[in-house]
Amino acid sequence: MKLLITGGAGFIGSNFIRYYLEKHPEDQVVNIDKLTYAGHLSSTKDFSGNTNYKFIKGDIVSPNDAEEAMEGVDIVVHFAAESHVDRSVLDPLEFVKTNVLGTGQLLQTALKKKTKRFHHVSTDEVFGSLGPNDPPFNENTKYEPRTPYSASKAGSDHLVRAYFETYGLPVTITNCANNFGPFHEPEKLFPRFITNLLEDKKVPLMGKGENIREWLYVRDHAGAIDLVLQKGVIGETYCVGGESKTNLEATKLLLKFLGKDESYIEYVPDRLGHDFRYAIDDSKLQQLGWEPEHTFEEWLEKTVRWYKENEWWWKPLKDNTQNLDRSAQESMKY
Ligand code: NAD
Ligand code: TDX
Repeated sequence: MKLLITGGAGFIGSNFIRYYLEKHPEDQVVNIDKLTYAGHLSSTKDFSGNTNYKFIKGDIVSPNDAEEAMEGVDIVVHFAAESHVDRSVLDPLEFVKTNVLGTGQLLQTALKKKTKRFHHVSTDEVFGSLGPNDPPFNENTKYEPRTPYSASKAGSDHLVRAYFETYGLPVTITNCANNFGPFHEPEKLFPRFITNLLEDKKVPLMGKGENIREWLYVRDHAGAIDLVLQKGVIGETYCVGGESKTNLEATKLLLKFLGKDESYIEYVPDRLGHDFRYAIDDSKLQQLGWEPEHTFEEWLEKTVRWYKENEWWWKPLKDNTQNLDRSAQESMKY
């Protein structure tokens, strides 16, 4: 089997390749990545010498790059995207370009090359925002995206389904909860807070910290995708859930693991269009035999340890998080 991974120098893509090369040493993996601000060859360093692995620097929006990358490929697993909600508030059209047009280009190339499977990696954010007592999202939940990021991911999901219905391209989709783990860009909640605390800086908690997310260790997400590749039904979507925490609960755990008190929390003005709560019913995936192997608290502590021990990876990326806060977002308001 030869797999094409798109966005394999990013957080989840690099963790997926690491997992896949270990689990399927007989298969070949090609990684196409544009190396945007979020793509780092340092995240692929430990497996870049594997003889079954090849890297192509390329842009999924480019027909030539997509065609070169998909040469002789059996399965595409599509991670490449603009992925940070705060950036999408500031530069929405970049998200439309990569997430919608880029996915369209890959689908068109997969159709031309008669690729055996196109797996699309998506997010629970396409379903919108839940109130405190609403039932969790599942595969039949109506799409109600509320940010440029989630709207562009929703657009990509619709295109993937359209290529199945219209042309019969063999697709599957996963919509996953928030991931955490090693090689996570320091602009996102956990790595931003962990690295701030390691530098003895305060952590910027939006609003009152009451927003709720489900969290899944990134290797469990990789396992879920692998399972869907093996056992998933063509044309179907699978939701992937995690463990539910308010941002304040999660922040307090990080403070505990790093030996800091609550004076390190700085409450900052809220994100524009901030979704209140995500929650997922993943019983459809469980019916395929899925269960996560990593518990939240234990693996959050191990993730903290990883950041302590791998300053070489995150230190050079820390400046990326500047100017993404509410004051920059305010200037975009109507
Ligand atoms: P990330 O931002 O860490 O990585 C994205 C990667 O895509 C980067 O390596 C970047 O260089 C690459 N890329 C961007 N534009 C490209 C282009 N035009 N051509 C080629 N490569 C390009 O993102 P992530 O957190 O690893 O997320 C990966 C996927 O998983 C995304 O599709 C995201 O929507 C989805 N997802 C993420 C989460 C999460 O918690 N992070 C949860 C559910 C779903
Ligand atoms: O500095 C911060 N302070 C803060 O309070 C940051 C970066 C975030 N937050 C809050 C906002 C959210 O309620 O923490 C929560 C998580 O924020 P992010 O890490 O930006 O993640 P989220 O917006 O939930 O989106 C993530 O999960 C779903 C990924 O970035 C998406 O790519 C994925 O689809």
